[in-house]
Amino acid sequence: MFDTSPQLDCAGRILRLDRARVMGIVNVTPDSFSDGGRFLDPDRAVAHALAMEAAGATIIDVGGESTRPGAEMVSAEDELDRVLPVIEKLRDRLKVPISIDTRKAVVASAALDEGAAIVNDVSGLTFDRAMTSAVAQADAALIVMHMRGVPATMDRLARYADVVAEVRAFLERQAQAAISAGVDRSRIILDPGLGFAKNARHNLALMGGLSELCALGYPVLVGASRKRFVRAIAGDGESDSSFGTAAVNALAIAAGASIVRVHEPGPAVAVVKMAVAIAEHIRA
Ligand code: PMM
Repeated sequence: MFDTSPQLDCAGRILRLDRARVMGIVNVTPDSFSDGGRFLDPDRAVAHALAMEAAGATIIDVGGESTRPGAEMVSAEDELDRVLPVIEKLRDRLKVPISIDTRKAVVASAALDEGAAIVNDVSGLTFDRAMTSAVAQADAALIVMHMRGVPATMDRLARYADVVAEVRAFLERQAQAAISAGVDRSRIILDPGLGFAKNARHNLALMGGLSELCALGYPVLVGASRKRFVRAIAGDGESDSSFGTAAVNALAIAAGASIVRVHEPGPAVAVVKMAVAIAEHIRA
């Protein structure tokens, strides 16, 4: 019998999306928002990735460029020096697919050659014109995230008449552009980009309109983990931001999100299990 449940073919690795999944974050950077400097050493990054897989993460997202507000750009060489040793060491040790969090096609291509299977482009294909062909050539999956400007300028660009409609139109347009450039429709994931050129009110509006983004028919990823709006609303302490993140993730899954991106898969996996059980019951 054919398996008709939703799944993502990531360069030959199958990621089942019949229920929501957890993406674990490995920031190989000196300056990322909440974990900058912790995983610059490749061995520490690798150990962290393996621990996240053991805790239930089903994608490991490796990034070598901080995208926190105000961050300056990193050269492709520096980014590659950070991420390639980690991907190389993880390739044969992880069972779950690796995604490469980058805006640069050369970094994406090298990471895909090294064993990554998903490209997570936080610029939503606006930064590097060569990105779609890099993804298409490798039959990789592609995460298209909404943002405006670049991390150094994005806070100034947080102005919308209707943030949900504008983000939705952008994501739909960029997904179509990727398909026209040869990326298979079944390999595309959309992400509203919480915190990227958005203030707290915009992020809340996007959460409220998440089912409209899901209605576009692509799997939707939500990344709220420890972001400014979570800490501003739930509190700045470590457990405040963890529980605040958990609340966002549960509501995202209830609205139809397929993947939540987190720093701590352990608690997130429990949240996902609970939220999925309720969401399945509601939809049955
Ligand atoms: N957020 C960050 C980095 N990469 N990728 C996607 N797809 N979605 C996100 O929300 C996202 C991302 C910034 O957070 P971090 O610096 O804590 O990783």
